[in-house]
Amino acid sequence: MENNKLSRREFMALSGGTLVQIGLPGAFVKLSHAKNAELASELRPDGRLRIPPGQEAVESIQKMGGMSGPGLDPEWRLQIKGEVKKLTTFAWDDLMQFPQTDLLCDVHCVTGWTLLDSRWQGIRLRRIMDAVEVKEQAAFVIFEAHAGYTTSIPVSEARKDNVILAHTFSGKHLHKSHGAPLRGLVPDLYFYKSAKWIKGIKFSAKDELGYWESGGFSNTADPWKEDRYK
Ligand SMILES: Nc1nc2c(c(=O)[nH]1)N[C@H]1C(S)=C(S)[C@@H](COP(=O)(O)O)O[C@H]1N2
Ligand SMILES: [Mo]
Repeated sequence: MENNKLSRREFMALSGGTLVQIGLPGAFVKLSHAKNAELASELRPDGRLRIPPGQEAVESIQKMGGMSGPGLDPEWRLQIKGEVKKLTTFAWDDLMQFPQTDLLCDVHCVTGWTLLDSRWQGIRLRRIMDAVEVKEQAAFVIFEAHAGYTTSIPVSEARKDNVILAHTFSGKHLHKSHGAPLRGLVPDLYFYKSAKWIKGIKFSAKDELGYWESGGFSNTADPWKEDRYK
Protein backbone atom coordinates (compact mmCIF):
# COMPACT_ATOMS: atom_id res chain seq x y z
CA MET A 1 0.00 0.00 0.00
CA GLU A 2 1.24 3.49 -0.74
CA ASN A 3 2.70 5.11 2.31
CA ASN A 4 0.44 8.14 2.03
CA LYS A 5 -2.57 5.91 2.47
CA LEU A 6 -3.83 4.34 5.59
CA SER A 7 -1.92 1.13 6.11
CA ARG A 8 -3.74 -1.52 8.03
CA ARG A 9 -0.96 -1.77 10.58
CA GLU A 10 -0.89 1.99 11.10
CA PHE A 11 -4.62 2.06 11.44
CA MET A 12 -4.71 -0.73 14.01
CA ALA A 13 -2.10 1.15 16.00
CA LEU A 14 -4.17 4.33 15.89
CA SER A 15 -7.52 2.82 16.60
CA GLY A 16 -6.62 0.19 19.15
CA GLY A 17 -8.11 -2.50 16.96
CA THR A 18 -11.55 -0.99 16.20
CA LEU A 19 -10.79 -1.40 12.52
CA VAL A 20 -14.34 -2.33 11.62
CA GLN A 21 -15.48 1.19 12.47
CA ILE A 22 -13.51 2.89 9.72
CA GLY A 23 -13.71 0.14 7.12
CA LEU A 24 -11.28 -2.17 5.45
CA PRO A 25 -9.43 -0.53 2.57
CA GLY A 26 -9.85 -2.70 -0.50
CA ALA A 27 -13.08 -4.36 0.59
CA PHE A 28 -15.18 -2.41 -1.93
CA VAL A 29 -15.85 -2.35 -5.66
CA LYS A 30 -13.74 0.25 -7.41
CA LEU A 31 -14.55 1.82 -10.73
CA SER A 32 -12.37 0.47 -13.51
CA HIS A 33 -8.79 1.74 -13.82
CA ALA A 34 -9.75 3.32 -17.13
CA LYS A 35 -12.63 5.20 -15.53
CA ASN A 36 -10.45 6.29 -12.62
CA ALA A 37 -7.77 7.45 -15.05
CA GLU A 38 -10.33 9.43 -17.00
CA LEU A 39 -11.73 10.99 -13.82
CA ALA A 40 -8.22 11.81 -12.65
CA SER A 41 -8.02 14.59 -15.22
CA GLU A 42 -11.46 16.05 -14.41
CA LEU A 43 -11.78 19.23 -12.40
CA ARG A 44 -14.60 20.43 -10.22
CA PRO A 45 -16.20 23.81 -10.90
CA ASP A 46 -13.97 25.24 -8.13
CA GLY A 47 -10.86 24.08 -10.01
CA ARG A 48 -9.93 21.30 -7.63
CA LEU A 49 -9.35 17.74 -8.83
CA ARG A 50 -12.49 15.68 -9.07
CA ILE A 51 -10.68 12.83 -7.32
CA PRO A 52 -8.40 14.10 -4.56
CA PRO A 53 -4.85 12.67 -4.42
CA GLY A 54 -4.56 9.13 -3.11
CA GLN A 55 -8.29 8.42 -3.57
CA GLU A 56 -10.05 5.98 -5.89
CA ALA A 57 -13.64 6.13 -7.07
CA VAL A 58 -15.96 3.34 -6.01
CA GLU A 59 -19.30 2.19 -7.34
CA SER A 60 -21.48 2.74 -4.29
CA ILE A 61 -21.46 4.04 -0.77
CA GLN A 62 -19.74 1.77 1.73
CA LYS A 63 -21.14 0.88 5.11
CA MET A 64 -18.34 1.88 7.37
CA GLY A 65 -19.88 0.88 10.64
CA GLY A 66 -19.91 2.71 13.93
CA MET A 67 -22.19 2.28 16.92
CA SER A 68 -25.65 2.61 15.41
CA GLY A 69 -28.30 4.96 16.78
CA PRO A 70 -32.02 4.21 17.05
CA GLY A 71 -32.98 5.05 13.46
CA LEU A 72 -36.33 6.75 12.94
CA ASP A 73 -37.55 6.91 16.51
CA PRO A 74 -40.40 9.24 17.59
CA GLU A 75 -38.39 10.08 20.71
CA TRP A 76 -35.45 11.34 18.66
CA ARG A 77 -34.47 14.99 19.15
CA LEU A 78 -31.72 17.26 17.90
CA GLN A 79 -30.43 19.40 20.69
CA ILE A 80 -28.66 22.68 19.93
CA LYS A 81 -26.17 23.73 22.58
CA GLY A 82 -23.47 26.24 23.38
CA GLU A 83 -22.94 29.68 21.90
CA VAL A 84 -26.38 30.39 20.47
CA LYS A 85 -28.99 32.98 21.45
CA LYS A 86 -31.84 30.48 21.21
CA LEU A 87 -31.07 27.15 22.82
CA THR A 88 -33.40 24.88 20.91
CA THR A 89 -34.39 21.24 20.83
CA PHE A 90 -35.79 20.21 17.47
CA ALA A 91 -38.18 17.33 17.03
CA TRP A 92 -38.33 15.67 13.64
CA ASP A 93 -41.38 17.67 12.55
CA ASP A 94 -39.67 20.94 13.49
CA LEU A 95 -36.79 20.11 11.17
CA MET A 96 -39.18 19.25 8.36
CA GLN A 97 -40.47 22.85 8.51
CA PHE A 98 -37.12 24.07 7.21
CA PRO A 99 -36.59 24.38 3.46
CA GLN A 100 -35.20 21.09 2.18
CA THR A 101 -32.06 21.10 0.05
CA ASP A 102 -31.08 18.63 -2.66
CA LEU A 103 -27.36 18.07 -2.87
CA LEU A 104 -25.30 16.23 -5.46
CA CYS A 105 -21.79 15.81 -4.16
CA ASP A 106 -18.71 13.63 -3.89
CA VAL A 107 -17.63 12.14 -0.57
CA HIS A 108 -14.11 11.08 0.33
CA CYS A 109 -13.31 8.50 2.98
CA VAL A 110 -9.88 8.71 4.57
CA THR A 111 -9.35 4.99 3.84
CA GLY A 112 -9.11 5.90 0.15
CA TRP A 113 -12.50 5.55 -1.46
CA THR A 114 -14.37 8.36 -3.14
CA LEU A 115 -18.03 8.20 -4.07
CA LEU A 116 -18.87 10.54 -6.92
CA ASP A 117 -22.25 12.10 -7.60
CA SER A 118 -23.95 10.94 -4.46
CA ARG A 119 -27.42 12.37 -4.06
CA TRP A 120 -28.64 13.61 -0.70
CA GLN A 121 -31.43 15.63 0.75
CA GLY A 122 -31.54 17.50 4.02
CA ILE A 123 -31.43 20.87 5.72
CA ARG A 124 -28.63 23.34 5.22
CA LEU A 125 -26.76 23.66 8.49
CA ARG A 126 -26.55 27.41 7.87
CA ARG A 127 -30.34 27.68 8.05
CA ILE A 128 -30.34 26.04 11.48
CA MET A 129 -27.50 28.33 12.55
CA ASP A 130 -29.54 31.36 11.48
CA ALA A 131 -32.64 30.06 13.24
CA VAL A 132 -30.87 29.53 16.58
CA GLU A 133 -28.80 32.72 16.16
CA VAL A 134 -25.28 31.49 16.57
CA LYS A 135 -23.25 34.00 18.55
CA GLU A 136 -20.25 35.85 17.18
CA GLN A 137 -17.80 34.04 19.49
CA ALA A 138 -18.72 30.59 18.13
CA ALA A 139 -15.83 29.39 16.01
CA PHE A 140 -16.47 25.62 15.92
CA VAL A 141 -19.39 23.32 15.38
CA ILE A 142 -19.25 20.05 17.30
CA PHE A 143 -21.52 17.25 16.09
CA GLU A 144 -22.56 14.90 18.88
CA ALA A 145 -23.70 11.48 17.78
CA HIS A 146 -24.88 8.24 19.27
CA ALA A 147 -22.53 6.37 21.61
CA GLY A 148 -20.25 9.34 22.21
CA TYR A 149 -18.98 9.80 18.63
CA THR A 150 -18.13 13.44 18.03
CA THR A 151 -16.47 15.42 15.28
CA SER A 152 -15.97 19.14 14.73
CA ILE A 153 -15.65 21.62 11.89
CA PRO A 154 -14.96 25.35 11.82
CA VAL A 155 -17.99 27.65 11.62
CA SER A 156 -16.64 28.93 8.29
CA GLU A 157 -16.99 25.41 6.82
CA ALA A 158 -20.39 24.92 8.43
CA ARG A 159 -21.80 27.97 6.64
CA LYS A 160 -21.02 26.59 3.18
CA ASP A 161 -23.88 25.77 0.81
CA ASN A 162 -22.90 22.11 0.58
CA VAL A 163 -22.98 21.40 4.31
CA ILE A 164 -26.29 19.82 5.29
CA LEU A 165 -27.95 17.67 7.89
CA ALA A 166 -28.95 14.78 5.69
CA HIS A 167 -31.94 12.47 6.09
CA THR A 168 -32.21 11.11 2.54
CA PHE A 169 -29.72 9.32 0.31
CA SER A 170 -30.37 8.31 -3.32
CA GLY A 171 -34.00 9.34 -2.94
CA LYS A 172 -34.67 7.10 0.06
CA HIS A 173 -34.62 7.74 3.76
CA LEU A 174 -31.13 7.09 5.10
CA HIS A 175 -30.53 3.49 5.95
CA LYS A 176 -29.92 3.02 9.65
CA SER A 177 -26.36 1.91 8.95
CA HIS A 178 -25.73 5.23 7.16
CA GLY A 179 -26.95 7.38 10.02
CA ALA A 180 -30.75 7.48 10.26
CA PRO A 181 -32.55 9.52 11.17
CA LEU A 182 -30.05 12.33 10.59
CA ARG A 183 -26.37 12.73 9.84
CA GLY A 184 -24.04 15.61 9.21
CA LEU A 185 -22.75 15.86 5.65
CA VAL A 186 -19.58 17.86 5.10
CA PRO A 187 -18.54 16.70 1.64
CA ASP A 188 -15.34 18.70 1.25
CA LEU A 189 -13.65 17.18 4.29
CA TYR A 190 -12.86 13.51 4.86
CA PHE A 191 -16.02 11.57 5.57
CA TYR A 192 -15.32 11.07 9.29
CA LYS A 193 -16.38 14.72 9.64
CA SER A 194 -19.88 13.61 8.53
CA ALA A 195 -21.25 12.22 11.78
CA LYS A 196 -24.00 9.63 11.52
CA TRP A 197 -26.85 9.39 14.07
CA ILE A 198 -26.48 12.94 15.34
CA LYS A 199 -28.33 13.96 18.50
CA GLY A 200 -26.72 17.28 19.31
CA ILE A 201 -24.90 20.17 17.72
CA LYS A 202 -22.76 22.36 19.92
CA PHE A 203 -21.40 25.76 18.97
CA SER A 204 -18.21 26.59 20.78
CA ALA A 205 -15.50 29.24 20.92
CA LYS A 206 -12.98 26.44 21.40
CA ASP A 207 -12.50 23.36 19.30
CA GLU A 208 -12.90 19.87 20.77
CA LEU A 209 -11.09 16.95 19.17
CA GLY A 210 -13.48 14.34 17.87
CA TYR A 211 -13.44 10.55 18.00
CA TRP A 212 -11.08 9.84 15.08
CA GLU A 213 -9.26 13.13 15.50
CA SER A 214 -8.14 12.25 19.01
CA GLY A 215 -6.98 8.87 17.67
CA GLY A 216 -4.43 10.44 15.32
CA PHE A 217 -6.49 11.48 12.32
CA SER A 218 -6.28 15.04 11.08
CA ASN A 219 -8.58 17.61 12.60
CA THR A 220 -8.52 19.72 9.45
CA ALA A 221 -9.11 16.69 7.18
CA ASP A 222 -8.68 18.36 3.79
CA PRO A 223 -8.73 15.65 1.07
CA TRP A 224 -6.97 17.86 -1.49
CA LYS A 225 -4.02 18.31 0.86
CA GLU A 226 -4.07 14.61 1.78
CA ASP A 227 -4.45 15.86 5.26
CA ARG A 228 -5.16 12.41 6.75
CA TYR A 229 -3.16 12.28 9.95
CA LYS A 230 -1.99 14.82 12.45
N1 LIG B 1 -21.64 8.35 14.60
C1 LIG B 1 -20.69 7.96 13.74
N2 LIG B 1 -20.52 8.68 12.61
C2 LIG B 1 -19.58 8.34 11.72
C3 LIG B 1 -18.71 7.24 11.95
C4 LIG B 1 -18.91 6.49 13.15
O1 LIG B 1 -18.20 5.50 13.43
N3 LIG B 1 -19.92 6.88 14.01
N4 LIG B 1 -17.74 6.92 11.04
C5 LIG B 1 -17.30 7.99 10.14
C6 LIG B 1 -16.51 7.50 9.04
S1 LIG B 1 -14.90 7.11 9.39
C7 LIG B 1 -16.98 7.44 7.77
S2 LIG B 1 -16.00 7.00 6.47
C8 LIG B 1 -18.40 7.67 7.48
C9 LIG B 1 -18.99 6.45 6.85
O2 LIG B 1 -20.34 6.66 6.54
P1 LIG B 1 -21.14 5.48 5.85
O3 LIG B 1 -21.12 4.30 6.78
O4 LIG B 1 -22.49 6.04 5.60
O5 LIG B 1 -20.40 5.18 4.55
O6 LIG B 1 -19.16 8.00 8.63
C10 LIG B 1 -18.49 8.78 9.59
N5 LIG B 1 -19.43 9.09 10.61
MO1 LIG C 1 -13.91 6.86 7.22
